[in-house]
Amino acid sequence: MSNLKYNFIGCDKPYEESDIVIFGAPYDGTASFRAGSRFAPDAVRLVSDAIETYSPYADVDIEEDFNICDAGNVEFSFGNRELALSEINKKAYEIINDDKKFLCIGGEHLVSLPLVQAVKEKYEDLVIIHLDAHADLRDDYLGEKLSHATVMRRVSELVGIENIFQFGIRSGTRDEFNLMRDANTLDREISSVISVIENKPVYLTLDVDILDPSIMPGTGTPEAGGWTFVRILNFINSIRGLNIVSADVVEIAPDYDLSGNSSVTGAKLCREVLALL
Ligand SMILES: [Mn+2]
Repeated sequence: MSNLKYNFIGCDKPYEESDIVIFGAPYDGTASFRAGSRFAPDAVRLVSDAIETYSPYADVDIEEDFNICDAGNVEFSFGNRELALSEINKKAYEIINDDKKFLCIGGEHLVSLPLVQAVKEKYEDLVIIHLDAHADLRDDYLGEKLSHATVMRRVSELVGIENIFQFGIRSGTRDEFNLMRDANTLDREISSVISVIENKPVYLTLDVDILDPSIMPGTGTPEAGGWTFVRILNFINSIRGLNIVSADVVEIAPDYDLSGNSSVTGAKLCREVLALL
């Protein structure tokens, strides 16, 4: 793990005393359009000072009410995808096996695969809530099986597609949309989803491009027609009672937003996800 220049606001407990661990997985090696999410973990930490540790939506103060450790970033060589994914998996596995939860800041969406693999080892009946603009259900992308465009397909092979619940998707191929319709994964009524999964461990994967590019321009594959921030807050509020065992926030690419707002918005999303854990 890399040395930490700044921790995420309020996440300053030692690892041994922590219940939740935040860490960065700055991998963006398969980004198909604009790379740059490797810079997200540190950019988000740096600006997190601009937000409060208290969430008025959850009535939770992540510093006072939780014991959160910021463990820094997983280090790996960029030229070797398998090695990078295996280092990310190792970190997640270690945290889960120490009976802690994690929030991982990507990185691109492919990092969710080694994260889910680690969590699934411990929680056999794991279900996935997937927030994204993109289906990410291609079987391959230009012949490549391991890509940010195929990540949910690979995840579905781990957990079963019937255990994936997708929201906000507005981009994909006809095959991907047919698959989502056939498996009934997309935009189901949240109350009916909750009744199905309320007794199961849940992993939340949040691709920030679910938000409209007007409020989240700092992302690798922006897709117009997205959610507002209030809508995602309402969604997060609606799943607050679930047993969310770990989560990731991926695809923030800070340098495409010269205003810096995307990093601040990303930090606020991370706080709200921490408050869910
Ligand atoms: Mn996406």
